[in-house]
Amino acid sequence: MKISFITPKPPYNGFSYFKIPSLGGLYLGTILKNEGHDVRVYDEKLKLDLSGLDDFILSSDFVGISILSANANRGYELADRIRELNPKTKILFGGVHATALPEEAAEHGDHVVLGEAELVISDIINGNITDTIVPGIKPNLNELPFVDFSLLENKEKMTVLPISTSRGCPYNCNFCYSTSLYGPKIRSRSGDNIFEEIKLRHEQGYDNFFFSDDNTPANRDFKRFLENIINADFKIKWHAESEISVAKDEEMLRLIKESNCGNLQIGLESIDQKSLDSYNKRQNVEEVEYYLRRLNEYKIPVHGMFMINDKDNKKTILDTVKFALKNKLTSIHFTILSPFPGTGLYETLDNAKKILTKYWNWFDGSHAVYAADSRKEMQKNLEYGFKQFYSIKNTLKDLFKLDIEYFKVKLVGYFYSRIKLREWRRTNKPFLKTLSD
Ligand code: B12
Ligand code: SF4
Repeated sequence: MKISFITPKPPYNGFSYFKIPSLGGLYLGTILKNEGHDVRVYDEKLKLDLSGLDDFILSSDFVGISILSANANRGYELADRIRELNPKTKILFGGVHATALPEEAAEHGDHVVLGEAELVISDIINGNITDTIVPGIKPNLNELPFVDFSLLENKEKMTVLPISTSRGCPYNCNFCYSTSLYGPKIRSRSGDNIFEEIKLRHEQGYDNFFFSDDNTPANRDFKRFLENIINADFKIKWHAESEISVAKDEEMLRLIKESNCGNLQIGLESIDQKSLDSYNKRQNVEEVEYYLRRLNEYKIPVHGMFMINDKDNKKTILDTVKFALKNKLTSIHFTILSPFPGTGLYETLDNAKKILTKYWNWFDGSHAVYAADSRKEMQKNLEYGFKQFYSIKNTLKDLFKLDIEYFKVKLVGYFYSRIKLREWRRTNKPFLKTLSD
C-alpha cells in the first residue's frame, strides 16, 4: 500500500534555526516500510510547502498526520483538502494534540491514535482495527527498529539528526504534556542500543545529534552510552534536553564533558520560587545556582529556557537576564507560559475561564493566550528578555573578556532574535490586534 506521513509546519517556528524533523511519522513509516509498504515521510519544517500537495500524497491509500497544538489547524486543513481531492484516502491522526483532543482530530480523519502508535499502526493499515479512536500501546524501546531517514523528503536540509533515546520524565510539571502522553515513568533504550544507532549514523555520515527526549540524562543507562562514545574510535557532538539536577552527579558531569556535549538545554523556567512551586517544578532557586556552578566548572554549555507568566514584569525579566549572565548560561530562550491541552495547567485555567482563545495556531509559547489583563505585558516582556540578553553591550563584554564561544553565540543571537522578532510581528498582525481590543 502507498502511505504518506506528514508533519505540518506551525505558522511560526521559533526553532527554525535548527531544522530538526519530528520522529513520530518516521518511526511509524519505518515499521510499515519494513512490512513492504511504499512509504514517504514529509516534514514541512525541512523547507517543504505541501500546500499544493503532491502526486504521491494524493494517490496514497493512507495519510498519517502528526500534530502538536500549533500545527493542528494546518494538519486539519491538509487533511480536509486531501479528502476532498481523493475521498478514497484514509486519514490518520496522532501526536500530542490529537492525543489530548481526539474528538476534534476525528472530525478531520478516519482514525486517531492516542499516545504511542508503533504497536497498533500495522493493524490499522491492515484493517484489523477499525475503531475511530485507538488507544496506543507503550513499546519496549529497545525493540524498535532504527528510524529509516531515507524515507524523509528533503532530508539533506536537516541541520542536526534527531535520535529518541527515552520517553517520559520522572517529574510532573503542570504545564508539560510528557506525563499525560508517555505515563509517569521514564522508559529508556539501553546505552548499548543507543550506541549501535550512533555507530550506524556515523557510518552514514552524520556526526551532530539532538536527543529528542524530555530529559535525556534521566535514563539510568545513559552513562553507559556516554562511556561507549568516549571509548569509540570516532567523535560526535550531541545536544539534549535535561533537568537541572543532572548536575548532582559528578560522574555524569565528567562523562557529559568528555563525550563532547554541544549543550544541555535546561528548563529553568523561572527564578521566582512562587512561580516554580505553582508549576509543580521541583526546583529551588538557590540549588539551581549551585548546580549551574557545577556545570560551569565542567565547562558544559547550558542553554537556559525560561517561561514568562502573568506575574512577571520588566524588573523580573531583567533580574532573570542578570541571573543568566551571572551564572554564565551560554544562551537563553524565553517563551510565554502556554496552557497546552491535556496538561494540568490547561485544566486549571480553563476551569477558571482564563483561557481567552482556543485558536491553536497561537499555542506555541510565543503568544500570550491566557490572563486578559496581562497579555500585552507578557508579549512585551518576551521581546524585552531576548533584547536584554542578546544586547550589543553583553556581546562586547564577552569579546573584551575574550570569551570567544560566548561572544559568538551572543552575536548570532543578537541578529537572529531581532530578525525573528520582526518576522513574528510582521506575520502576527491579527494576533497583535487582539491585544489592543
Ligand atoms: C524533542 C522535543 C522538541 C525538540 C525537537 C522537536 C522535533 N522537531 O522533533 C525541539 C527542542 C526542537 C522542540 C521544539 C518545540 N517543542 Co517540543 N518536544 C520535544 C519532546 C521532548 C519529544 C518529542 C519527540 O521526538 N518524541 C519522540 C517521538 C517518537 O514521539 P512522538 O512524536 O510523540 O510520536 C509518537 C506518538 O505521538 C504517535 N504519533 C506521532 N505522530 C503520529 C502520526 C500518526 C498518523 C499516528 C497514528 C501516531 C503518531 O506515535 C509516535 C510513536 O509512538 C516533546 C515531549 C513529548 N513527550 O512528546 C516536546 C513537545 C512535543 N514540544 C512541545 C512544544 C510546545 C514545542 C515548541 C512549540 C516549543 C517552543 N515554544 O518553541 C517547539 C515547536 C517545534 C516544532 N515546530 O516542532 C510540547 C507540545 C505541546 C503541544 N500540545 O503542542 C511538548 C509535548 C512538550 C510539552 N511542553 O509538553 N521540541
Ligand atoms: S522536568 Fe521537564 S520534561 Fe519533566 S515534567 Fe518537567 S517540564 Fe516536563
